[in-house]
Amino acid sequence: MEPERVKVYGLFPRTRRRYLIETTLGAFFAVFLLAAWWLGWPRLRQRLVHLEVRPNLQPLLRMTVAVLDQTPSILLAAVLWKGMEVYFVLRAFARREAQKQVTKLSPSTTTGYSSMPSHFYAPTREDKFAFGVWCLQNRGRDPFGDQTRPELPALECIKGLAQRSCYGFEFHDNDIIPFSASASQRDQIIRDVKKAIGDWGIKATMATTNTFYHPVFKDGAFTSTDPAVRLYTTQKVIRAIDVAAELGTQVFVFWGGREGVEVDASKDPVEATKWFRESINFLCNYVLSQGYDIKFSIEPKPNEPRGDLYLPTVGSVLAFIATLDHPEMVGINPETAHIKMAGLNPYHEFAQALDSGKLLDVHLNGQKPLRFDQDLSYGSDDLKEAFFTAKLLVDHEYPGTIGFDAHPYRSEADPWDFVDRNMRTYKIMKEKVRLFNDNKEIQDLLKEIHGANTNLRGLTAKYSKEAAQKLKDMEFDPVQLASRKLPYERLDQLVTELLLGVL
Ligand code: GLT
Ligand code: MN
Repeated sequence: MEPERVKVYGLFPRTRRRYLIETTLGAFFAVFLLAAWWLGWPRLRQRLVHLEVRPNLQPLLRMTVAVLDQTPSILLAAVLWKGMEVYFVLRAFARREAQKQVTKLSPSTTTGYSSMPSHFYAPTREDKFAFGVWCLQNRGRDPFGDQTRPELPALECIKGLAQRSCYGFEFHDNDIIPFSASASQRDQIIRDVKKAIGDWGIKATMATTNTFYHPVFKDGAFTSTDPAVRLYTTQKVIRAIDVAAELGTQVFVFWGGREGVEVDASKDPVEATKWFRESINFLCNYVLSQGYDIKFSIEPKPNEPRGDLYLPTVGSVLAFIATLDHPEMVGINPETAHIKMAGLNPYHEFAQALDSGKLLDVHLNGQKPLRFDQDLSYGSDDLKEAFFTAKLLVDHEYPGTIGFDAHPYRSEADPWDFVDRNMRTYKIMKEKVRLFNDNKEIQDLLKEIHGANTNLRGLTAKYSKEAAQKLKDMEFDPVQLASRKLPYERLDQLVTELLLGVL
């Protein structure tokens, strides 16, 4: 059950339920008073008027009688006042309902553009947004400066997300359970988080293991040269998987933050990849033997904190998955920033994961290319790129959660504006995608671009000797093919104008 929000109903802040109870009781009380006055007042009045009282009490008695004489007028004024208040409350309610309806309406068909005031982009659970608890817990520390924000307990993060209609949260084992927690502390924390999930109507959508913070992982976790560290890592992951299963989490991520090197002389990357594979295979079998409903997802990153990380791109993770014992259990969660740190195109990298049927989760954020890991907010640095990432997910009906993995600027006092803006930008982009797909000019251009030699489509879709022979015999005129005009300046400008809100 979601907690009922306290809003201003009538004059004071109160819950909707309290408002309704008070108003109903008030109405009954007014009717009761009026009836009582009607039936009893004439007789009571007679008695009061002829009552023998001390002379100094007589003015008081007269005043009481005069006031009670006016009871119907006083009640009428109270009813009018209440009626006015109910009218305003109902009007506010009707407006909110209408706003919800308007978000479902299609844009003006003549312009393809609908102007939408800000509240139309409020997130709902159906948007399936999720944030890493670690994103909200980020305290602004960087290699050159100390923390700038106070600590935020995990339950506060989860509650704050739920209050903002966020669908889910993602977490590392140590985001919720301290590294040195005892078994009983762990159990109590799990109970608390489970209760929070139930009470606040939010889901634990993704879990992962912190295999990078503690010094034990200084030269790798699954790829440490020390088998004891590799086993310790596998044990830590097993425990985190148990937590994930208890909280109903279905996606379990592996981000190999320490799986890499600075000194190439130290490790053979083929050997290191074998250690990595051995552990993932073991863990897949653990999930299967426990009967857990959990899939693994590997998150690539090219570097940082290590000089070079293994499995740096979507392509390398996909190739690695194909070598596993249970490739069907393992997918990928690309992250915008990691892709751009390698100077690659997030739209294309996400697309490759999607095309392979392996896009299990996404980490959306922002990043200036070829720099340190900035983890900026989604869309804050490159609107076109943010648009095309959203377009990919919308057009291909990506069913997973929209996970944001970024952190607030170091100068922020708390994470809540950051949370709101990421969800809001994605919703705006979703609307822009709809406008793009509905815009006649854009769609006509795309038809033109994709309309060449349609009769030749599909010749190589299926191999046959005849098709090969036919292809060998075909005559092409490369000069004529090259002369085709492609209106890409216009197309790109239309996207620019769409994003600028003038199309
Ligand atoms: C870390 C990293 C992220 C990963 C997280 C999962 S932790 O903050 O920068 O990209 O997704 O371990
Ligand atoms: Mn990430």
